[in-house]
Amino acid sequence: MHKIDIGTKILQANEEIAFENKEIFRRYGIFTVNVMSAPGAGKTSLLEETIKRLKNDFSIAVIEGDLQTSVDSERIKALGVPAYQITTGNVCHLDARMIHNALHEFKLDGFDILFIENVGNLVCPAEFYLGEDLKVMVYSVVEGVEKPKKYPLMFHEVEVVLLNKIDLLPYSGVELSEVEKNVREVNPTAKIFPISCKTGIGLDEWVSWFRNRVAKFRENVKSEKNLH
Ligand SMILES: Nc1nc2c(ncn2[C@@H]2O[C@H](COP(=O)(O)OP(=O)(O)OP(=O)(O)O)[C@@H](O)[C@H]2O)c(=O)[nH]1
Ligand SMILES: [Mg+2]
Repeated sequence: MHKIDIGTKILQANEEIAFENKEIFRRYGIFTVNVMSAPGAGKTSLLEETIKRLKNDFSIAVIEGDLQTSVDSERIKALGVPAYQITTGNVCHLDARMIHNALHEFKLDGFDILFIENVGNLVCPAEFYLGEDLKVMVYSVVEGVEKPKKYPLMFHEVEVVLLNKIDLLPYSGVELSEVEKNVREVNPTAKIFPISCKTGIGLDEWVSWFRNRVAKFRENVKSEKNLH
């Protein structure tokens, strides 16, 4: 009997659409960032703080993914930045098709950076490539030190881990050094930034790294174009 691995087929189909998305992003020269985390770790707060620091220099758009409500896209719009809300109903992650469909309605003309806030979930979003250039993870340190070991995939997949809510460390009994050590075990090359979206600590360091990352992306796009 021929065995069909449905999970693999779904991921392959997703990947094909993700690469189409990537082509579209390339055509517009837009740098796309997939922001992932468990529910409530601080994704929208990170976007708010990051956007405040970047919006004078870059034209930014945001796609928000949530199971329900447009609360997060309203928070982004309040900063004067266009935001498109995808509500997934009971689907625990964004997939490439959802982004592709959103791009029919949400025009990318003239934008430099597209942030995609994924659905709050520590597992599923890591499996679905959306066509992004950078994967970022927000990890609320007060959730405990063991998360990288228990949920390794997302920690493994990302280029950056933002250790958020460090203002709460004194009340949590969590040692930052232990969190960092556990992240390193799963992803030795990840860039790690301890931050607090509440107090602002660490955010300038993160944003400075991010600006360099955008600059590198632009250099690569330029040299790709020169080759063709
Ligand atoms: N103390 C403290 N609270 C924070 C920090 N960052 C975010 N919060 C709070 O944590 C809660 C969740 O923050 P959000 O930014 O909405 O988190 P999220 O990951 O976007 O949440 P979902 O989209 O629902 O998954 C809010 O009450 C924030 O004010 C931080 O650095 N320190
Ligand atoms: Mg959010």
